[in-house]
Amino acid sequence: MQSLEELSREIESIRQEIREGAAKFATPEAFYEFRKSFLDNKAGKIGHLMKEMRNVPKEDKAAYGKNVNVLRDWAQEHFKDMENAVRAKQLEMRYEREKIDVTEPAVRVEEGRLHPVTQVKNQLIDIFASMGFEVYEGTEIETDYYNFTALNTPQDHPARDMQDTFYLSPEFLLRTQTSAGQIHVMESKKPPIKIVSPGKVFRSDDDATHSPMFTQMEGLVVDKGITLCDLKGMLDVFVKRIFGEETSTRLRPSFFPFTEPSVEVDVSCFECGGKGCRLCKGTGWIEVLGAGVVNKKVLENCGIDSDEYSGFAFGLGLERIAMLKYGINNIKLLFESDLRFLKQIND
Ligand code: FA5
Repeated sequence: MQSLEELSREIESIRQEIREGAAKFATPEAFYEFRKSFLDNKAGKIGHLMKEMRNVPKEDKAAYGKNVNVLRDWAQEHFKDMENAVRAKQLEMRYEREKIDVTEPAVRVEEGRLHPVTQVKNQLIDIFASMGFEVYEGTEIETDYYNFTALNTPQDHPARDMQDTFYLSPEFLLRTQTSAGQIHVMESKKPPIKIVSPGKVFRSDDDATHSPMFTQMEGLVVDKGITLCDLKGMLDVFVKRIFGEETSTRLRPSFFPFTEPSVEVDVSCFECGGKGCRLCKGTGWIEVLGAGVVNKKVLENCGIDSDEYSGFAFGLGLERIAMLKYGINNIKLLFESDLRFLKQIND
């Protein structure tokens, strides 16, 4: 049983404890715990005093109850002020933490970008896809048959000397041209065929414009009634899209065993507009790719009736296109991974 005297001592001690608690709270959670330890009906100290009422003598009950109520009202008021102070302090700390100095120099975010050859490859795929071409990916290791023999270049054909080959065994080699993919496509698909095939190719070749590993893109169209005119028309669209609307094409006679007739395709120099400059070596024209009408023997090698179907094919070097497009004078720059160089090309 608690006397009124004991009660007033306890009330004073509770007030004291609450007043001193104010400075302690680092977080609002700690404050709410502290408040609960007084006001909670079950576990709080003031709640406990309320419960004690049943043990207080009848004549003291009114005074006891009044004192405890006054204490509770005071505590509630006091906690309200403390809560405001705790919240204000939290906010202040947050402002401090999240303060932004607008005068500070910005942190540079390093942006990645695609390699110039990949950029060119993607641009070409977009152009050809918009003309209805599908993409076929061949393999880098090929057999002699697919890389040469089926392309009308048998073992003793002098045209094999045009491409110095890395042989892995008498049968297997690193493909020297994406043209090998033509045979796989024609063996597995009936005409109409309309594909482009980008990929790495390999030749024992090394100077400022030739690299032992480089990237080609093959194009192949086979259908009824395809002629050299279709090739020229398609190339005109393609060069305008990649080098600019003013660019035109010209075909020069050439030789590839797998096309007949064969042509080298030149574009009018997009640097000088055809007047003659350093880039086009004064001629006004720049060579960009090899092409031709698919040799009937190649169609027959793939089981396609050459009386019913005809086609055209072309093959271009992506590094060469990138060098022309971005004014790069040494192919090695494209393989050295020097970020100072690569960062300059973002098309
Ligand atoms: C061919 O490879 C033929 N397969 C292209 C072709 C396909 C003709 C279909 C007809 C029909 P060529 O050897 O010229 O052709 O190579 C094509 C292009 O690859 C060249 O124009 C050049 O841009 C590029 N190229 C050739 N050798 C290298 C090399 N060592 N390094 C970088 N690019 C090269």
